[in-house]
Amino acid sequence: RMSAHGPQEPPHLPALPLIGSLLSLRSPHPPHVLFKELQQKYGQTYSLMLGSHCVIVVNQHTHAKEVLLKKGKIFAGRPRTVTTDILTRDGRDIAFGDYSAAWRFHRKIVHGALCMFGEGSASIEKINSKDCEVHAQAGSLCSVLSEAAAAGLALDLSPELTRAVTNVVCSLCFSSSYSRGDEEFEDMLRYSQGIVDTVAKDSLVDIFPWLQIFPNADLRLLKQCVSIRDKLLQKKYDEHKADYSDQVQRDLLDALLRAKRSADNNNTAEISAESVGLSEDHLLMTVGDIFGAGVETTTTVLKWAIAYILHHPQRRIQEELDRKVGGDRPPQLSDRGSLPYLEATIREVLRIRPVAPLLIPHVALSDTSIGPFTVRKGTRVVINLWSLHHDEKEWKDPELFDPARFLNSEGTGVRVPSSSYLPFGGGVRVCLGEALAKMELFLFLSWILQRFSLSVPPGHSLPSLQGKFGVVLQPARYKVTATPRAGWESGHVSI
Ligand code: HEM
Ligand code: PLO
Repeated sequence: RMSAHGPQEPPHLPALPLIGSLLSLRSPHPPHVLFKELQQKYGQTYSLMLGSHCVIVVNQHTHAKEVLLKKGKIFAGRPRTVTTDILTRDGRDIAFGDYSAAWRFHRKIVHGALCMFGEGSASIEKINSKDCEVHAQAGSLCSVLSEAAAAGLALDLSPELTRAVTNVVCSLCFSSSYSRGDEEFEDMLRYSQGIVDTVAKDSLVDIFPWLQIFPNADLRLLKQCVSIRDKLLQKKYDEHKADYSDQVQRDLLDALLRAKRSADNNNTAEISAESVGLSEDHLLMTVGDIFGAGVETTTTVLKWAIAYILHHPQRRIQEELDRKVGGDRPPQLSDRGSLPYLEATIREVLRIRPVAPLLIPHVALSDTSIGPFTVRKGTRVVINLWSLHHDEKEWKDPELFDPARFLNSEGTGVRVPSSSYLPFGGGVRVCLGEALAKMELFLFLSWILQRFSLSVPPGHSLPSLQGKFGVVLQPARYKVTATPRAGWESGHVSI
């Protein structure tokens, strides 16, 4: 089997019976860091057994691109796990659902709905566009910062950023939004954190499904949080169904309802709503995905960006804003091309602290290969984005935060200096929210930094840059002081 020329098995970690526990219990490091280190011993691509599952770990961009792009369809499967099955009603969603007709259909509907609101749309700077919703939320965020500044308060930005980002996806999914102190919003903050803390976290539960029969505190918390989320989704769904009209499409939920209605009307034919993935469960889970991904990812990146901005001079971003936008109007999407340093900063944040350091695991749908290695159908493939983004051969001083690496030599535009950079994944499973996320990151950060200088509150230390691994890589809590910049002392919000 192991020949010098023919197909080879990838190097294999010793198959200790409980090697799975190595990940969460035996190592002081989070899995993405441990997987990067194991390269020293086993090479860039190696395999290991997690319980009864064979997992291949890819730490290098050529193999990563073979999996995601060149053989994207072959590796488009997703594993079923105990926790994601609870979250998604057995994979009836997009992100954790296996490759299927239903998955393809839902991606298409979401993509269409996002295009209506996103970049490249003709309505982009017009009154009713969802871009306008981002402006409204950025304005509201800035007023909160002004109030805190006037009161001399140090602020944990996390709930404020979450509310701003939540309202953007809320508008997109449901045409609704939350004001400060809204009880439903407070519920949402709590259940979402509960889900992030438990989904896919304790790999033991996911590797050994039989552990489910033992009462497990995490599993109980997850089920509780999911049931609160489901009630909220159901409520939105019922409301939309009640005043649905074929004439107008207000949001993503309307787009899904329209597809469901036309499938239901065709029910005489052999295609049923369940078989094309348009059951109520599918609709709810798709909206749940977009809502969850829309909130947790963008908020996390904003928190990382501000943490890094506190560690490094923000003068250069602000000089650029002063020069290109000035102080008479807020930044808008069309300024993006003329603010390369801000753009480079966002790219560097996405490199140094990728939201999903291991992406979501992929599964080989047929016998295939990665580089010289044979891969059998059903093998799980983990792309270690952390390794790609911290590869010493591709990035000089990878742990150094340096936005300038994403600038061209004149500093007048952005570039991607290495192909070992995939913050949104790639291929058929590429992130669906890339354009929306980039738009929000740009607008929120430019609005804040145009008006305020951010600093560490007196008596506090700089925010930790150590991530907490989970379904997203989160920064630790920290507080900031916002000081209005010259001309913005009164806290006025010009339109
Ligand atoms: C999947 C990154 C924001 C929706 C993914 C994946 C990554 C990613 C790495 C996994 C790709 C793979 O498994 O190969 C990010 C980052 C974001 C972001 C860095 C923010 C900066 C968003 C937003 C939305 C979204 C705002 C929704 C509006 C999704 C969905 C998937 C996904 C639905 C699953 C796609 C599938 O499995 O077919 N994202 N994401 N993401 N993302 Fe994002
Ligand atoms: C976040 C908590 C929500 O309550 C549920 C949810 C749905 C979709 C998930 C998201 C969570 C975390 C980030 C994920 C997203 C799908 C794609 C995205 C995993 C669990 C990424 C970054 O891959």
